[in-house]
Amino acid sequence: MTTAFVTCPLCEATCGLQVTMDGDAISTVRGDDSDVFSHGYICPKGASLKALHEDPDRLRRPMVKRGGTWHETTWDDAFAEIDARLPRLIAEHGPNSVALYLGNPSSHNVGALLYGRVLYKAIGTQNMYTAGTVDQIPKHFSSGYLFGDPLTIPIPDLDRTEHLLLLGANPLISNGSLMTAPDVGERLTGIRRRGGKIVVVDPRRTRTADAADEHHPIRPGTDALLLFALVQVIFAEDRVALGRLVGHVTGLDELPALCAPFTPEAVAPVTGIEADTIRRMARELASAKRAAVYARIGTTTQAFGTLASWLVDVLNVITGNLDRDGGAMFPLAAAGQANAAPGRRRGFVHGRWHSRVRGLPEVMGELPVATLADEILTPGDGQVRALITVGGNPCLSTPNAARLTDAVEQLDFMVSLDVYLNETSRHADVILPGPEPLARDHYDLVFYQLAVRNVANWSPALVATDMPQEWQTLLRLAGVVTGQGWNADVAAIDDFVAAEAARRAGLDVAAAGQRRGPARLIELMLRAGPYELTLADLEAAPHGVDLGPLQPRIPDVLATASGTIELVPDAITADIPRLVAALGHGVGDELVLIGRRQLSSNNSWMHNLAPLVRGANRCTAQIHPDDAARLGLVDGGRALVRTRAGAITVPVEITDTVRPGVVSIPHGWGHDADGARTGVAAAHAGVNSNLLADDQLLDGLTGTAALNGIPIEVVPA
Ligand SMILES: Nc1nc2c(c(=O)[nH]1)N[C@H]1C(S)=C(S)[C@@H](COP(=O)(O)OP(=O)(O)OC[C@H]3O[C@@H](n4cnc5c(=O)[nH]c(N)nc54)[C@H](O)[C@@H]3O)O[C@H]1N2
Ligand SMILES: Nc1nc2c(c(=O)[nH]1)N[C@H]1C(S)=C(S)[C@@H](COP(=O)(O)OP(=O)(O)OC[C@H]3O[C@@H](n4cnc5c(=O)[nH]c(N)nc54)[C@H](O)[C@@H]3O)O[C@H]1N2
Ligand code: SF4
Ligand SMILES: [Mo]
Repeated sequence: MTTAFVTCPLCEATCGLQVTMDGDAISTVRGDDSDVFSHGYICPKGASLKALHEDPDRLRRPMVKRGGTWHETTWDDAFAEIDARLPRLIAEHGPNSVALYLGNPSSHNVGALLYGRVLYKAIGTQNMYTAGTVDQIPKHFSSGYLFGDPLTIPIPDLDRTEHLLLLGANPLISNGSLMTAPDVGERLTGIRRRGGKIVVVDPRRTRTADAADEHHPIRPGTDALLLFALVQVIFAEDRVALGRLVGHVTGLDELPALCAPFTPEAVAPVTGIEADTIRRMARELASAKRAAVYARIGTTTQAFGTLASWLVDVLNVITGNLDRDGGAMFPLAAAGQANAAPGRRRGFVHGRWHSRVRGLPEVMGELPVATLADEILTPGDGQVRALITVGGNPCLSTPNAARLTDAVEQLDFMVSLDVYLNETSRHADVILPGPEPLARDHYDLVFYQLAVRNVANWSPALVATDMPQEWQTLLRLAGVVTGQGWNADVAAIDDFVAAEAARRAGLDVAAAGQRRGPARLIELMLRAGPYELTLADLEAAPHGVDLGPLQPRIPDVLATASGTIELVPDAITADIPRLVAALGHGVGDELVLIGRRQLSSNNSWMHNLAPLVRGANRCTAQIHPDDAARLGLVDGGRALVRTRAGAITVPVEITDTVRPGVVSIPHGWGHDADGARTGVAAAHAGVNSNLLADDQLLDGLTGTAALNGIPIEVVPA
C-alpha cells in the first residue's frame, strides 16, 4: 500500500486529497488533513475519483466511426483518419471552417490549458468557443474594462471580511466559483463567528441562503437593477468612501447621473425587493468595517450579466472595499498570473471580430457558443464544417441543445477529445480519450489566480496509463492541421512551445532540465513568477505551499490605458438604456426558469458514477406551492414545460424554497441519447433543461447565454 497527496482537479475548490493505492488499484480517496488550503475537506465528487478510475464505460482507446459503426482502434489509425479528412477541409474552406469547443474540464486540466492554445493557434480559426459563454464571460468583460485585464477579477477575502453580500451563487453546493475556497462552509461560518454578516440574494432559498443572516428572493434577471439601486443610495446618502483607492479611480463623477433612474422605489416593483430593504442593504454594506460584494453564475448567465458583473465591482470600489483586506482583492499566483507584471498598460478591447451569422462580438478571442449552431447550419463563406471538442458536452450544456444536436449531425467531420462516448461525442467521427485525472500531472494554473489565499500545489500523476497524455494528443493534432501528417514529431513541437515560453519569460529553457510537457512549462512559469519558486520546491511540499493571505495590489495590478480603475467604461454603459427600459417590467403572473446545481453533480459528466447518482431522481422541476395550485400541478406528478426553444416533461417537486413565479430545473441531465455508452447515467437519465434554454436570449454585451430568467409556460403533463 502506498499513500500520496494530490489536488482534486474536478472543481475550482482545489482540495487536497489523500489517495491510498494498493498496487494499481485505488484503495481510498480521503481529504488531506495536512493540505495547507483545504485542511481535510472533501466533497462526494472528490471521493468518486475511485469510481471514475474503475468505470468500465470510461474510454481507454481511441474510437473511430466507420459506416456508422464505432470501432475501437489504435492511436495511429485514429490519427491517420483525422489526417485523411481534416487538412483537406481546411485547405478547401479555410481555417474558419473548423470550430473548437473547449469545455469545463479543460480548464481543470493543465495539459489541455497549455496545449489547447497551441492547437487553436495552429488551426488559426476565429470559430473558438468555450464553456465561458455559458458561464463567466461577463465578469471577464467587466474586469477587462475596469482593470485592464479580463483575468483581473476581484475575489472576496472570505477569511477576513465582516460583511459578505452574495448574489446568484450557492457555494455550499458549487464549492465556489471565481472564488477558489476549499471548505467554503467553514469560511462562511468564520464570518458569522467574527460577528460579521452574510446576505444572500437568490430566487431560491439555497443551502447558502439557509446559512446566511438574510436572504432576499430576487426576481430572476433583475440583479443589475438591485445593484444599481444600492449604488444610487450610497451616492444619494453621501456614503461614497474610496479609502486607499483615492487617486486610482476615474469616472466616479459620472455615476450619480447614471444611477439616478434606479432609485429603490423604481426597482422594487421589478426586483421584488422592498425599497426600505434595499436602502438598509446599502447602508449596512457602506458602513461595514470590511465588506465584499460577490456574485456568480446566477448573475452572469442572465440578460444583464455584464451590467450586473460591473455593478458588483462599482459597489466594491465606492465603499472602499476593493483591494483591501476583508474586501474584494486580487490574488497573486505563483505561476501564470495574468496581471503579475506592473506597468503593462495595453487596456482591453473586445469585438475584434464578429460571428458570421449573428454578428456577435468576440470576447477574449472567443465567440458565444449560443451561436455555434447558426455557424454550422448557415451556408456561405466561412461556414463551420468541422468541430473539435475538448472536454466539452455542448449537446447537453448549451442553449437550444436540440438545434445544436441537429447541427453537429450535419458536420463534415468531428473529433471529440473526451473520456466518454456521450451525448456530444456520439456525433463525432473520431473520439480521442485522455487519461483520468489521477493519471496525469496537475497544477491549478487558472484557479490559483482566483483564490482567497495565495497557495501553490503540484500533483504528480499517481496512476500508470498507457494512453498518451492529452497535451501530446493536442500537439499531434496541431501537427495534423499544420501539414506534418498523422505522426508528427510531438516532442519537437513541445520543444518549440517550451522555447517560446522561455523566451517570453526571459529564461533559458535549460532551466527546466529534463522536464517535458506541462511540467516544463509550469517549471518555467514558477521560476518567472513573483515568488521565484521551482517545481522542486513544490515537489518537496506534497500538502502545498502557503504563500499567505491576499495583499493589496493597486496600482501595480491595473493595466488600463490610464493606469487607473476606469469605473464607467463606454463599452459597458452602452447597455444601460436597455436596463432603464426594464424598469417598466413589474412582476406579473409570468413564470421564469432558473437552474440549480447539486452537490453530487458536475455539470453533465459525472452521472455515470454510481456513488453520485444514488437515491431519488434529482432532475425535478421545483415550483412554489402557490404556482402549483394555480396551475393544477401535484407533487410527484409531471409537468410539461415549454419555451420558444423547446418543451420537456419533468417530475414536479413542490417547495417553498423557490420564489413564486420561478421554476428551477438543474442542467446536465438527459442521458437517454441513442448511441451513448454511459450505462449508469442512462439508468438515471433525467431530462436536458437546455432543450428549453433559448439561444436567442443573451447578455446584451457579451452574447453569453441567459440560462436564468427564461420565460416558460407550465402545464400538467
Ligand atoms: N442550463 C444551464 N446550462 C449550463 C449551466 C447552467 O448553470 N445552467 N452551466 C454552464 C457552465 S457554468 C458550464 S462550465 C458548462 C459546462 O459545460 P461543458 O464544459 O460543455 O460540459 P461538461 O458537462 O462539463 O462536460 C464535460 C465533458 O468533458 C468530458 N471529460 C471529463 N473529463 C475529461 C478529461 O479529463 N478529458 C477530456 N478530454 N474530457 C473530459 C466529459 O465526458 C464531458 O463530455 O455548462 C453550462 N451549462
Ligand atoms: N456540485 C457542483 N458543483 C459545481 C458544479 C456542478 O455542476 N455541481 N459546476 C461548477 C461550475 S462549472 C460552476 S461555473 C460553478 C458555479 O457556481 P455557482 O455560481 O455557485 O453556481 P450555482 O450553484 O448554480 O449558483 C447559482 C445561483 O444563482 C441563482 N440564480 C439563478 N438566477 C438568478 C438570478 O437571476 N439572480 C440571482 N441573484 N440568483 C440567481 C440560483 O438559484 C443558484 O442558487 O459551480 C461549479 N461547481
Ligand atoms: S469540492 Fe471540488 S475540489 Fe474539493 S473534493 Fe469536491 S470536487 Fe474536488
Ligand atoms: Mo462553469
